[in-house]
Amino acid sequence: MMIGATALRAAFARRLSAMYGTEVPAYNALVDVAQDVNREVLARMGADAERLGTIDRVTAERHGAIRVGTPAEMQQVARIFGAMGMYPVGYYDLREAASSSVPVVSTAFRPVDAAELAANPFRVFTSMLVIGDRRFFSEDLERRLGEFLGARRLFPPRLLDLADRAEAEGGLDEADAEEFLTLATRAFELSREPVSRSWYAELERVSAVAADIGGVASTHVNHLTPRVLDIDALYARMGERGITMIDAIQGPPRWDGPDLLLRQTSFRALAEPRLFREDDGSVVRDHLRVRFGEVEARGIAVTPAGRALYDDLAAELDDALAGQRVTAGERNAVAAKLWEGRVPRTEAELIARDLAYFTFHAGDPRPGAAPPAGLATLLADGWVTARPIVYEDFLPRSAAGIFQSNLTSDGAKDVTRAGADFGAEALAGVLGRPLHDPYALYASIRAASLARVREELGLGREIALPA
Ligand code: OOG
Ligand code: NI
Repeated sequence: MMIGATALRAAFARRLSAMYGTEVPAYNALVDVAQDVNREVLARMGADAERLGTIDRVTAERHGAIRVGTPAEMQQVARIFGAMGMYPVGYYDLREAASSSVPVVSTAFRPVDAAELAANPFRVFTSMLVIGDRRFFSEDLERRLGEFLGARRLFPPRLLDLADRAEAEGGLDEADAEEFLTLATRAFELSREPVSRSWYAELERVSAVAADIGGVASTHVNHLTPRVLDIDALYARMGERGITMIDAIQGPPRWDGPDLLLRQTSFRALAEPRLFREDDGSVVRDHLRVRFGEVEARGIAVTPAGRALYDDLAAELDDALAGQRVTAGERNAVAAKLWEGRVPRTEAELIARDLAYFTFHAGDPRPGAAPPAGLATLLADGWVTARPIVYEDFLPRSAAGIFQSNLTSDGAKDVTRAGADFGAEALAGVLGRPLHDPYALYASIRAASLARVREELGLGREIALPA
């Protein structure tokens, strides 16, 4: 029997989760609490709790984060995820988004069409070092780091062969699928090899992220994030369990309007035992703090106009709080107030102002009656209903916040030097495949739903979206 991309992706997400749980037991605690909260929300809200995804989808839903060093490694990652129906979506420049030293650019590998997302939305935020960026790396360090990275091998050739075959043939037979999954999961385990103390420390002075990526000869899962339906409840409960969370929930505030985009929080990186090799050749036990646990609540995907509004409000919040020391609660209160003044309270108004993405669905047929023109009237008169499209991507500011909150030091960023040009096109070139635009993906899911409505209602002309 052939195991296709969807089944490979779901199985890989489960295996990675089992593996990560043995490596980072606090992750299991986070998953347990997330599932308790989800059950409670479902019991309290019923069908409304599933408006942004069925409980089965949400329960299985994870995102991972991994970090690689070179374009060649990034391209190999793209092949491995390609076998599982996960394609690069979006470009994130953390070099710009983070105030401390985070010398990476990133994308997210994820399914792109509605059916695949519904089956299993597993996504992996994947970052790549930009070692040619002089704000971070001197010429000399670039050369030595390039040599170190060029000499290592993250993924065995057999894994890459199986990945290519799976992608070309639409899957693998059972034995090959088993081997693919075993090799793929193993590639993301934490290495037991001793870490060179002086090399790691040299990179850490530049950037803790650079050390995590280039200080060792393998890669690993940095975190694996479950989805929760009430992140505020989860945050409080983790505190009760004695697990220290970072100060705040990143992203939109808690407020009484629709949930938009993405809210995330994490617990602080844990001290994990690692072996270190000293310059005199001796090997000693010590600790590294790089891996953490994160949890997220997902809301509705926003249009470019919705995103501009979100970014404006985030900037206004910064201005309003500039120079003040406030608690996370006070910050949320100020943010919620800003939102109440500017963000629609209802889904209907989000649609009317074209601020967020929805799919549209024809209601029961009404024999003899002629449907009215225009989406607004079709919705108002109950001919058509709307369902929100869940946000499947990430937020650069939150990502920078997540990176930063877990760094042991700020590192060093020489802002007087010019950065290396490394934009979305350069990243697409590295990947050797198209880099999808998230807005285009949401818009095409919406457009497909409108085309179905048009056909089902027998409308002659296209249904226009609000301008
Ligand atoms: C990735 C940080 C970004 C998120 O959820 O925004 C991220 C990393 O730490 O490697 O995972
Ligand atoms: Ni994350």
